[in-house]
Amino acid sequence: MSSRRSFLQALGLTGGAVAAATVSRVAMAALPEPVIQTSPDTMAPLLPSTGRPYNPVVTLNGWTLPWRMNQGVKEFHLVAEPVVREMAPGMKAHLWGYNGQSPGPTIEVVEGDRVRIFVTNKLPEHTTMHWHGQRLPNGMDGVGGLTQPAIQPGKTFVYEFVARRPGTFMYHPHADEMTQMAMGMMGFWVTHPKGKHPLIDEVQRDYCFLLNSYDIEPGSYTPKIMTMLNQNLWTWNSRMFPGIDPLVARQHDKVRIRIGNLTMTNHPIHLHGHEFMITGTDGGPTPKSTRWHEVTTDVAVGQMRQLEFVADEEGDWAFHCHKSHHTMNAMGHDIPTMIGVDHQDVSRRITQLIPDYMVMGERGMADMAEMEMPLPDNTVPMMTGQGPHGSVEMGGMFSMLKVRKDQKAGDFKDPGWFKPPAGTVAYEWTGPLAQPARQVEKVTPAQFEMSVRKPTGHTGH
Ligand SMILES: [Cu+2]
Repeated sequence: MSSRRSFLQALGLTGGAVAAATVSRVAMAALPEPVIQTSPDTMAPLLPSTGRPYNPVVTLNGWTLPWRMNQGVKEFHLVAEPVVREMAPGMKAHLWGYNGQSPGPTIEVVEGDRVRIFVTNKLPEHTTMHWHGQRLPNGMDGVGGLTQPAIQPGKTFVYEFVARRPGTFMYHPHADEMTQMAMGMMGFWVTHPKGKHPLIDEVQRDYCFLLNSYDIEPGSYTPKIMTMLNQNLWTWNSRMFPGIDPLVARQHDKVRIRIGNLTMTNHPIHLHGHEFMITGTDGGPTPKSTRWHEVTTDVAVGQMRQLEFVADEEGDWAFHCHKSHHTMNAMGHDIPTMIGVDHQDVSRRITQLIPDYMVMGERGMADMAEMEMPLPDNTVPMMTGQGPHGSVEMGGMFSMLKVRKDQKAGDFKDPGWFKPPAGTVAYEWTGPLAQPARQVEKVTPAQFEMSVRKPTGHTGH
């Protein structure tokens, strides 16, 4: 108790804020009312009503936390709590998050702002809050045991610092991290520049989202937190395709996409139809001399990348992680490759014993996307999403950049499917076919024999 009190006194906080550490009813009155979001939809950008003006971001399937201005300080209230997150239509997960959602709301401030964040813990175990990438006093860094005592269940802590550097950041606990991040505790933070910045361009669309992953057995609701690498749900802001909203742009808009990775593996993020440049990391804006064009950029574990391009090509452009297993939804990991195996006879005999027996993957896995098979409750199909030409055969970390001539400025609504001009869509050839050229194999098996030398101890090293 006394250590917590002295911690808060060391922050130079008033008596009201010190009392807030014990969350009495009276003290709670001194806190900004927590704002709770129940919808997983992409919310319209939050235009700043107080403080310095800026162009707000749009959080994919998320929202921005409103603040209260208190004598020149921006005050936010985050509540760490169990939440129910709809990860895609037909599938809900029991996660831990902030203010009703996982990830938590995006926090947007302006370079130079003094920020005070109240963090209330409504979880069954202690937590802290780490402000990833920020310059701040050491005692505000949120590392449980190292820079502060943990926030016990039912308690509220106060963090206060000046957002010194503009850029793309995130927040997450630094207490029982393995559990709390596997359960979905994380959020985005954007510090906008206070004026014109030589390395930060003005853009018409500014999107952000976090890469996260879960291991939830088909038919169940709670992530298995002990899984280190074999997660089965690959998500953007705890959503998976077809539950991820498209990123919308008006043709010729300059677009910025900010991505942070809080999974346990890297994600090569790939955009179709356009080249982009990396204009920032969690270390801040990148020098112009370091920028080159890419269509795929790797976002490693714990990193953030800010990519920018002009959306000058109309259409519905795929935008996804290039690890093909990350554009799939829940599946079993122990399925053998059956391509080329004709097991009709085996199948017929098994069916006599097990009437519902089904052969998987004889021609590849695309059949799975079309298959109308019963799924356990609370499961989305492995590969899915209907497009204008059939199944998109995607899940997980997949979305679309939808570029339209007539998309209105500030309109982020899905414009529906692209209607391509006549003569610009790949089509079936029905004329005569010449014999295709093939590389002829000139090596005979006899020429290709190998002699195998077996290990004979350590001589010769
Ligand atoms: Cu990936």
